[in-house]
This record gives sequence, structure tokens and C-alpha cells, in this order.
Amino acid sequence: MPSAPMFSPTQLAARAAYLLRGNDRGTMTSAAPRLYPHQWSWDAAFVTVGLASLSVERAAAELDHLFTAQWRNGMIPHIVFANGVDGYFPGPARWQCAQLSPDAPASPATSGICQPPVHAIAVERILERARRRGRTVRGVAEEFLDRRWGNLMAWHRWLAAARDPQGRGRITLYHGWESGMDNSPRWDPAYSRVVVGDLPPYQREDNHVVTDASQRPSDVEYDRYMWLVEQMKRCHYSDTELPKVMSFQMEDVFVSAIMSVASDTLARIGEDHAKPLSDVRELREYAARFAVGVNATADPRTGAAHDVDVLTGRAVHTETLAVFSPLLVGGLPWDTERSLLRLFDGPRYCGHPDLRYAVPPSTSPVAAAFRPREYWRGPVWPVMTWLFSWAFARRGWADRSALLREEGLRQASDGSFAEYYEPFTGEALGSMQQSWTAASVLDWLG
Ligand code: 9WN
Repeated sequence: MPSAPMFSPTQLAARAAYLLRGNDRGTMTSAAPRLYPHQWSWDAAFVTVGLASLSVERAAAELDHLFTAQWRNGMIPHIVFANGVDGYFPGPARWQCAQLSPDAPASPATSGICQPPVHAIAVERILERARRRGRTVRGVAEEFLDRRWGNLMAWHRWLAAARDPQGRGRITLYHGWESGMDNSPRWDPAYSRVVVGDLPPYQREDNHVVTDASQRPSDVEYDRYMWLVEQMKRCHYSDTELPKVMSFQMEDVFVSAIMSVASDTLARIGEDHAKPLSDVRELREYAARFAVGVNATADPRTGAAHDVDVLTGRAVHTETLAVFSPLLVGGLPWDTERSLLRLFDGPRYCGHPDLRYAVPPSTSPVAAAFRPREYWRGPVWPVMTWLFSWAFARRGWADRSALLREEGLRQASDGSFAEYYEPFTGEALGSMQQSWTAASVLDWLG
């Protein structure tokens, strides 16, 4: 069993700030010092949330850097590569985005896929933190918003148009990495049908950093990940070609829920800051459309949501964090929502009697697919605890939000700022000194 809390809140906040300073590469923060030496899209948003409690200026610079890598079609790429830094595979030479796609920027080098659109949450935090400061800082935040409003609109527009062309209210992903939950059992049926073709040879780097193979995806999984990248390259990452060629196509209910709440958050910001009415209206439409799309997948009795495999048309039911997507967006009938909250609190998730902390594991401990140490197949990801605590606060559930914060902080008090934790023992797993873990802690303590 892990020992009692090692660091007080003050010490923990100081260590988290020190960690972010250490991972700072000037205008971007690497997602983790060794395993992920570049800027990741959704990591950057959570990092911004944490940075905003330290410096609004630095927080804005983090997103500015990400936006410099935005593609011409509006996509924010999932990785922005740090110049001249090796040590991560697949790097720019494998993606070849600038060479293949007219939409990719010539510089900085990027990957060719996206990640969940949590960026509006970070913008909201920048503005909130600035509000408590003097006029100069408020000015910095407002200038940032004016400068980046167009980028944010282009991002949401691209997601709505390119990834939900039929207006079903659910975002289609062409790679499991786009979900941020790379090897979640949610993707197993779809990946099992990916037939790896003529795959150029490659060498993984991740397993040189995390040497315990049980904590990372397997080689078979990696072959499939890399094959999907080859399929994308063959069609030049074209938004219109991807649906015709990709052998992995999943409507992700959790990303869709994020799209809904992020659009709503952005609409509120737009309203408060006198942005064009047509933009605000458009964002509200996205918020509504994706909430409907999410809730349409909810089981009428339990409220549990599911993903949809576009290629087979089948619903994919798994016991993972994604079942709680309707709790983010709201709008279920009251008794159905109550059932879903009971599921969240109960023995299949946060209330499992053997859990070290009452925070939601990535996969339910009672699911057949559960693996307590393996990445998104079971471990607790502190940044997901943060996301649910933020979402519950937004729904007006202050007690629930506070409970997740309290438990999340108890878990983090070991001071490792791990990427993920073993749910029963509390063992720190994956990368240590992960930026978004430190950022979540800073925001909780700020
Ligand atoms: C692939 C950076 C990223 C996170 C993802 C997490 C992991 C990458 C990897 O690390 O994915 O994008 O190489 O395993 O799954 O959510 O953004 O922290």
C-alpha cells in the first residue's frame, strides 16, 4: 500500500509549478520530459489551465504556439513537434504532413490527426484567472481572445463539417489516437478488423522510456496504429478522401460530448466579449447538435452512452469512461441521469470497494477488458478526474466536483505527477512528471 500523503498542498503546488517550469521549452510545454518531448494538442489545453494560475501571459503563449500549427482547413494537429528534438516515434519524418498535405503548415512540423477539442476550457480559464488580476493582465487575456477567436471558430467549424458531415451530432475519428484514449477497449472491435498492409519498418521509442511492457500498448497494436497513418498518407490527409479509405472509422461519443460543452463554453465567452452574433449562434447550434448526438446513444434505463462503428453501423458497448458522456452535456430525462450518476458512484466505477481513491478508472474494474496497469484499459488518469470535476462544477454539482478534486489531490499527494495510476494500489505508472497531471493539481489548488 502507498504511504500516507507525502506533500502538503503548498508543497504540492510548488512542485507542480516547478515541474511545468522544467518541461517549458519557451513558448510550448512538452507533454512529459522523456516520453513525450513535444507539444500535444489536448495536453496543451490542460497545461494552459494550470499555467493560467501561475501566469496568464504564459498560459496564452502556450495556446498561441499550438495555433501557429493549425492547419489551413482548421484542424489543430495532435502533435506540434519541437524543432530538432528526437526521441519520439512517429516523428515528423514518418508523418510527412507538409510534403503531402496542402493544408499542413510548412513549419512547425505536425502530425496529421487531431485530438479532443478541450481548448475552449483553457480559454475560459485564462479569462477567469485574468478577471481576478489587474487591468494589464485582463488586457492581455482580452487581446489573446481577439487574436485567437478566428482560430477557435475555424477549429470548431472543421470538426463539425469534416468530422460530422451528415450532421449526426457525433464526431468520427480515423485513428484511436484522435480520442486521446489510444488503446481503450472502446476501439478493440474496430482495430481487430484493421488488416495491416505493406508497413514500412519502424522502431518504437516509447518502450525505451517506459520499459515495463505491461504499461504500454502492445506491438500488434502499434502495427495497426502505424498502418492507419500509412492509409492517411496515401490519401494526403484529405478530409474528403479519409472516409473512403480508412479502415478505422468510429463515432466517438466522448469527443462528441467534449465538442458540445466546448462549443457551449465558447458561445458564452463570445457573448460576454461581444463576438459576432452569427458565431455565437453557430456555436450554440454545435452545442445542441452534439448533445443530441451523444444522448441519442444513451441506454434508456442506465443512461450509459456508446460509440458507433461507422463501417459496420454497429453500436459498441464497453464499460469505460465514455459511458458517462451524457453527464458532461446534460439533457437526459431526470431519472435516467440519476441512474447514470448511480453507475458513476457505484461498485462498477468510483465506488468499487478495492479502489485506492474514489476516482473513475479509465475502464471499469469489473469489465472483462480491464487491465489495472495497462494504459487506457484500467488505470486512473488524473487529468480525466480533473475533466469530470470541471464538468460537474459546470453542471452545478459543486459537491460532486469537490469530491473528485479532494480524491484527485489525495492521489496526487505522492508528488510523482504520474501519467496514470494503478487503481487499487495507487502505484504511479507510465511517464512521471507528466505536464497535464501537474496542471490539474495546480488548478485544483489555485
Ligand atoms: C499518442 C501525450 C499523449 C496524450 C494521449 C496519450 C498518449 C500518445 C502516445 O500521450 O498518447 O498520441 O504516444 O502514446 O494516450 O492522450 O495526449 O500525453
